[in-house]
Amino acid sequence: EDTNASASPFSNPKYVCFLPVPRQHSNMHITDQLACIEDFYFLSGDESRALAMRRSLCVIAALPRRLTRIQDIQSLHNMGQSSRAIVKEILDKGRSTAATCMANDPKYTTMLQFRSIYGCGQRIAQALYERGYRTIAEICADRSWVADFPLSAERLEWGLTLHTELGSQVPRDEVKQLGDCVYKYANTILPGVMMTIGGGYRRGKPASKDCDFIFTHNDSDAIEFLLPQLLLQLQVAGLVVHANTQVGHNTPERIINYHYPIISDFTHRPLLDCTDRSFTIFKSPVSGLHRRIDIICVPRTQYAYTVLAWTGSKQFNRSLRLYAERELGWTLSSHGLLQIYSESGDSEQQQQQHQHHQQKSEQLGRTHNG
Ligand code: TTP
Ligand code: MN
Ligand code: MN
Ligand code: MN
Repeated sequence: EDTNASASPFSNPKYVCFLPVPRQHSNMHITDQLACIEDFYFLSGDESRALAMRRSLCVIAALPRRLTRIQDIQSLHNMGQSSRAIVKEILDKGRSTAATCMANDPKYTTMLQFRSIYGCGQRIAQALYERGYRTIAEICADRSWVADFPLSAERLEWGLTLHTELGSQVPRDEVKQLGDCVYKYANTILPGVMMTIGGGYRRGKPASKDCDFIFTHNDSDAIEFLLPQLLLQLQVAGLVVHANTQVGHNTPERIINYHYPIISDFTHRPLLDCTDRSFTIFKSPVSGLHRRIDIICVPRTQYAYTVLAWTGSKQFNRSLRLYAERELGWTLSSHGLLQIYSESGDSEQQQQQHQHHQQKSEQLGRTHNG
């Protein structure tokens, strides 16, 4: 399929989810600069360029040894022309001109500051910049922005008040201890609950920007009522000081999602990733600092998929879902693995694609069973 593939000494999967991407590796000097360029594009609102950089970053991070010759990555998937040019410049001169420019760009560095505030994403950082703000102190002093973001204002206020505390990372030990603490409350409300700590913790990171706790229970009806009760108890105890909660609505899609994670005769796309969750600010009894804790509650039938989705990384999920969709014809979400057929009669092309997917699925089944 790929005639140049043999030219590279490195393994060359089409999807980055098949690459081992360690946190520390032999090409940090390259990936640090790619990460900077990715982030610059992301904050500029250029998501497709940002994604291309992230995929190339994964490829470089997965290389088993220090890269010295650009030819060795010439034919690799997910290394586009512009990424290769950047890597070549780093190999030749040690620095990418683009990365250096971007790292010193005044608009970028200002937006980077703003984005470090909890509740401030790319969109709000951009809007604040355009409104003329240049420092966090200015945002604190002049609150006229509140009218611009009425829905996010409360979260931003918390973010500003607790900027230093929420900006500091939560060490692994504390994540674990906070997990034990929240679990005790949940298990008192609903005995027999199960909890997995997901996010960066589950990927082995030594410290995380937040904690991700995923709860389930074998009783699917009971778990539906856990989240509101748990939040109330944690608030009463003075542990949760702020919560941004999303619970699903009882639409037909939700009910189907809730009870049937694997659907093979579905004719329209069910809602994806509408799991009950609450993004909280938690006063940690461990460190005395305010910490971000995400609490997610799902029925037992969806638990594995939700744990997978909330373990991340974001790029791993994205790539895995793309692989499922393109190669297998499955839709992977935090609810389950869905196979969706079109309602109208299949065109010849759709039928062929379906056969292709069936074969791939069978191959995969065999591999996994044997
Ligand atoms: P994060 O907690 O944002 O990031 P992280 O845990 O990878 O990093 P850190 O350790 O520094 O906190 O997200 C964790 C995973 O949860 C991420 O892969 C994406 C997933 N996720 C969802 O599926 N839905 C959501 O709404 C959010 C916010 C995250
Ligand atoms: Mn996390
Ligand atoms: Mn999180
Ligand atoms: Mn749902």
